[in-house]
Amino acid sequence: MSLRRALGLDTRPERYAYAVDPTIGYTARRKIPDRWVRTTCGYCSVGCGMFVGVKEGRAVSVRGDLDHPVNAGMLCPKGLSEHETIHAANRARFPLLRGRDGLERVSWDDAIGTMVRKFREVQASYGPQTVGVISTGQLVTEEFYTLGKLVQLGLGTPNYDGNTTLCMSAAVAGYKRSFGSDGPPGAYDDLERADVIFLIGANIADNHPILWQRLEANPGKTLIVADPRVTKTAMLADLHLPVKPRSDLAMINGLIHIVIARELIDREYIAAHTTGFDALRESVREYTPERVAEITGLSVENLHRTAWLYGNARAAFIGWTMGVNHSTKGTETVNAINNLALITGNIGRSGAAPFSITGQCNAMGTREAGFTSSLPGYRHFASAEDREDLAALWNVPVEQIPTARGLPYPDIIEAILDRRIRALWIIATNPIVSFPNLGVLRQALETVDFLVVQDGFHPTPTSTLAHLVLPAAIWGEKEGTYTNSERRISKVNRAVEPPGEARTDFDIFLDVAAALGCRERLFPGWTTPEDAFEEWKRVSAGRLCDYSGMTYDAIEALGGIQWPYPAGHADAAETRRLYTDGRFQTEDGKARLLPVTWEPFPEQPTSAFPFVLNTGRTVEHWQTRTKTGQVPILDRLSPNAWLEINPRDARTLRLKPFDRVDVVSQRGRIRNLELRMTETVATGQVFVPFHWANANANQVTQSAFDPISREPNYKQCAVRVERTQRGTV
Ligand SMILES: Nc1nc2c(c(=O)[nH]1)N[C@H]1C(S)=C(S)[C@@H](COP(=O)(O)OP(=O)(O)OC[C@H]3O[C@@H](n4cnc5c(=O)[nH]c(N)nc54)[C@H](O)[C@@H]3O)O[C@H]1N2
Ligand SMILES: Nc1nc2c(c(=O)[nH]1)N[C@H]1C(S)=C(S)[C@@H](COP(=O)(O)OP(=O)(O)OC[C@H]3O[C@@H](n4cnc5c(=O)[nH]c(N)nc54)[C@H](O)[C@@H]3O)O[C@H]1N2
Ligand code: SF4
Ligand SMILES: [Mo]
Repeated sequence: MSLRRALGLDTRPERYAYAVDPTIGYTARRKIPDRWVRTTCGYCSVGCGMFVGVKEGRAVSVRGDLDHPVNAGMLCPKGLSEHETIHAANRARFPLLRGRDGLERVSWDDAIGTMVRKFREVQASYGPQTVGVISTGQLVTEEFYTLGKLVQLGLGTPNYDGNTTLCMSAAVAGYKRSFGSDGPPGAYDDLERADVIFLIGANIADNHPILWQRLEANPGKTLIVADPRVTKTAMLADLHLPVKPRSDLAMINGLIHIVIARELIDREYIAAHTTGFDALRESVREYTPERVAEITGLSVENLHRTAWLYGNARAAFIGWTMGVNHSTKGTETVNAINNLALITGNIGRSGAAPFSITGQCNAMGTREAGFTSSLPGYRHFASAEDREDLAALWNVPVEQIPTARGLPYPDIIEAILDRRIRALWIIATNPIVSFPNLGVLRQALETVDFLVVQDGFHPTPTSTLAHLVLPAAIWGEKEGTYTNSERRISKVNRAVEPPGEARTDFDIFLDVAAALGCRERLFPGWTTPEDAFEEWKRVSAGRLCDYSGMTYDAIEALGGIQWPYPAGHADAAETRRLYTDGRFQTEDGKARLLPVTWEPFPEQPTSAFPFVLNTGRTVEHWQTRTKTGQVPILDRLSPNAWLEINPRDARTLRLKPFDRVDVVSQRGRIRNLELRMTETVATGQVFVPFHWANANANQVTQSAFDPISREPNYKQCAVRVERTQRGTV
């Protein structure tokens, strides 16, 4: 049965008809394209297939790809209006260099020449590691692969990381610790096949809307949602668990306690495929339902009910996102989730997976190929064998391959403040809005000797601080591949030319390589992203994320291919799931059960700062709004930032709906938010979306990071709410 039929969508052939009705008006006619270019959505990690409609060189519309295995033609509001981002008025068009009168237009030769000269001067004076690079999850994999090689082997600095550390590093570290490798083990059709789906800190109705559609199409499921807020996702659940902030680890340990006590575990699977069960059992002994109820605020009855549902499921799926990762206990919470899935045998089977739903369109690509948290192909920095393997593939001396990762993102920022890093290259991320505890970040970006910002838009809050702005082509203007959350590689194609003199990130990287004098050494003969893809195929061969059997044509023809897909892959059948044979990427092939301990979150509320602030997203906007802020329909749907507060708390503060309020923490103040009184947040908690630069949630968030993954604790800090004083905004 086709995915469209399974989802109950229209399958009649006339759905393909796009006849032009002669009676329609001029405005509608303007949107009828001359041609449709097949591509993949450039927003979130669901990875929907779509077509961009082009008329006279302009992107005028989009439509979903009916045959795509991810979305079967459906798109969410952001995808449906994505063409409008391309022609936004504030696209970056020309390289700009800071002169006496601010940022001034320069030629590309001047721009790249200056950048390379400045970086080399800094390195000559203070050491090669004093240049830092921060990238993203929103380039194509070919660009990530090129950038990683360029930074590590060309520029010669290890201090390279991405905004993915603000996002999924806890999932990456958690997978590595439990299974010996990164890589989400499941597939989207698990959402249609599982009989129990447990979403933890994942609001997919807002943030992965097409996954929500797929989940809804599963008639036999029981959906459990753990979220302190009654999100849209929670409203549609069979059982909502309104956990106290950051008590998930205790909740999961408590569930493990119950499933062990009730013998709802898979002893055969545990014996054959895991190590550490006895220590795990000991470690959860103290997580009795009564104690866990106290920590989590859930009833003992609901803990038993959840354990019973999960433990008795034929196939149980756990999906999690930022409610888990955005925490100083993020990695260990991921390990707890993996523990629960392993001891019940809910991995490597249809419908059963502990599944980290990723965020950005190609956050997966940088994990696989990017050279930040791992060597390309999930190779380990610490492994001599992996380093030799890579050196041989690249024909370079093994001494050139780094033996350890450089500083993670937050540590790069700290290193700038104490002058261990002097120059910074920021690519496709907007930290002035997205990094926690803005004050510290701003100080760092103002301290750095030379700041390069490479972005598709200008001005952005970050690009205005730059010494050099490099204008980049964005989605719709470039070619390559994205990997979505289910390890599916989809093709991204150029529909239109970039504006002004903007270049693709791929071309910019090759230009920088040429100026550094390493282009031929590192990228011999390369001119197109496909050249990078061909080399990356060889580098990934034999690894878990094996691309070697793919070609651009095959990816197009199949609407995406899941890795691993080794050369000679028999019948073009994809590998839907990892670890189906119960063999993991550890030395003994067994998954590790890891005891982990709950702790309260940093910065508990006090009488001066009595509320716990939670931050997150809404369906209409994308991240720091550089893209969606330019799309009229999305901006009209959701024009301003707001604060959600429980009516009881609002009454205590004598506040009414739509009052203007400030949120204040020890570190700063968010001004002039619209007050929304709603029972969807519990008393003692408040929620602010993080999308708006002019009412930036990160003015108040804290510099607290997971010691293992370095992921920020974005989801809790102590604040108070005050009425906005007139004249202060
Ligand atoms: N519309 C839209 N979609 C997006 C994005 C976007 O900006 N806009 N961004 C993309 C990216 S990069 C990402 S990473 C994903 C993020 O996707 P999500 O993780 O779904 O997004 P968030 O809203 O940040 O957080 C999810 C939920 O975690 C809950 N939460 C907070 N604290 C806790 C806690 O202690 N325990 C539990 N269990 N839950 C908690 C919040 O209440 C929130 O509902 O979305 C992707 N999709
Ligand atoms: N308080 C709080 N803060 C958060 C979060 C939260 O939940 N709460 N979530 C965190 C998470 S999960 C994430 S992922 C981060 C995201 O934070 P950011 O990465 O800062 O957010 P984006 O708006 O996606 O920034 C991407 C930038 O890249 C540019 N761009 C887009 N496409 C291209 C391209 O092809 N080439 C180039 N060169 N530029 C391009 C865009 O214009 C934009 O400026 O925010 C984090 N910050
Ligand atoms: S669900 Fe994600 S990938 Fe699909 S259309 Fe929406 S933003 Fe794009
Ligand atoms: Mo993210």
